[in-house]
Amino acid sequence: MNYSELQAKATRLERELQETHNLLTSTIDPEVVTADLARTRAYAFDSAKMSVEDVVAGCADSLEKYGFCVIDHVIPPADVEAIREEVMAADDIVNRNIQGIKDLFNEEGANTEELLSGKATEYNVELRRVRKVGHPPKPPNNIIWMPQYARHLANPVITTVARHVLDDHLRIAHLHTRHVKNDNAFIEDKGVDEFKKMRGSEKRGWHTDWPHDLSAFGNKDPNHNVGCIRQPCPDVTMCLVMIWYLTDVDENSGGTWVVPGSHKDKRNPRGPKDGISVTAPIPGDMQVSAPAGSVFIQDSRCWHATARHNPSGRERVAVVNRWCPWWLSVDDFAPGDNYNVYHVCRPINHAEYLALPPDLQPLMRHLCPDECDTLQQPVLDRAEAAHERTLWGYQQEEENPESMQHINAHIKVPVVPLRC
Ligand SMILES: O=C(O)CCC(=O)C(=O)O
Ligand SMILES: [Fe+2]
Repeated sequence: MNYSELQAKATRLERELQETHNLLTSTIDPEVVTADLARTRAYAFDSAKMSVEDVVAGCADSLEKYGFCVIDHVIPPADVEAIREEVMAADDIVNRNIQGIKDLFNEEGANTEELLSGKATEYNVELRRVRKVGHPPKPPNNIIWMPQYARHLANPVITTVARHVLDDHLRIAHLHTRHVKNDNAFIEDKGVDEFKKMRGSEKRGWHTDWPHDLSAFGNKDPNHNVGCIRQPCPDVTMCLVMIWYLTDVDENSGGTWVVPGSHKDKRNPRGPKDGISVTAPIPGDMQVSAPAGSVFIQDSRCWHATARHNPSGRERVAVVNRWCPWWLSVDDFAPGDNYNVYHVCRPINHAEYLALPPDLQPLMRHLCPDECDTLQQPVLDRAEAAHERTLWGYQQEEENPESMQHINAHIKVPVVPLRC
């Protein structure tokens, strides 16, 4: 076949492939696929029973196909209760501290040096210096009040999955709790009218997460907006959201809502032109189920929502963190969020950094202004290999100048010619 015959054939096959894909998609009922997925838990992998390699391969496949996965039993069952209690106690401290910071800022203003050199302590409030010079201090990272949980956060299965999907140098950018009150406790707290308005198994709160959160925490306020990738988002996983369940979850006890496959969809629940209501069910949506101690991991592009019903009689308790590769810009924006309610890169001081478990330190080093945040070893190793290869090229030039004419002859870069 000559060139133009080959080109015509390629065009025909491309069209046929697209038509077949369309046909295939139209015959698949997302509700049937999802019902099956929810029933079989094909997205879940048990770290207590499987090898690290099998968990990583399964998770990578599930993240690619569905946009999420679950690793069961990351925290051993025997440790879960103590960690759950620790996390609940930490919540009280964090909330009291935030209230104290609000009072302090209202009464005294936000002079960074004054606050850090005694005023915060006078008010019994914890604030920490941030890495960026001139930016106001923030509340400390919640991890300082969760030492038992911190021992599990850099679990090797979790970090291997994250490195495999993101890149070799990881940073934990956000860390906060997200609980789902049980229905009776909600009524007791907020009353029946609010319950009817806000809660129900038919209600959702669809969104995607930073850096794909279109309203970017701060909407149009430059002091609070943390930035968002513009639509249509490139097909790259930029952030893994991890939800550490500390209670059993399912459709009756606060399992996270997801739309499987939505991470590849160019639309977004908050997309101004995408025709989606954030509060209504979407065909094919489902709730994740997992035993306490498991970690739900999702691509930040996956459409998801916190459950707005929980008839189980007990609160859903969970810690959320967002992990990103070294190349994602964190914490450069939203300098005006003094209370830092969104937990964006909440800092730690040097003593707190040094008290972290050694395997967690590299993932949180960027949060400690006293530490030099250099790139992690695997990234340096890659650069070293690239440098060696570069030197080899110059060495060839010097030692075999006559070979230079043909040394790259086997490198053919495919280029799509202009179609006339
Ligand atoms: O609570 C959940 O299950 C989901 C949490 C969530 O969407 C978030 O924290 O961004
Ligand atoms: Fe979210």
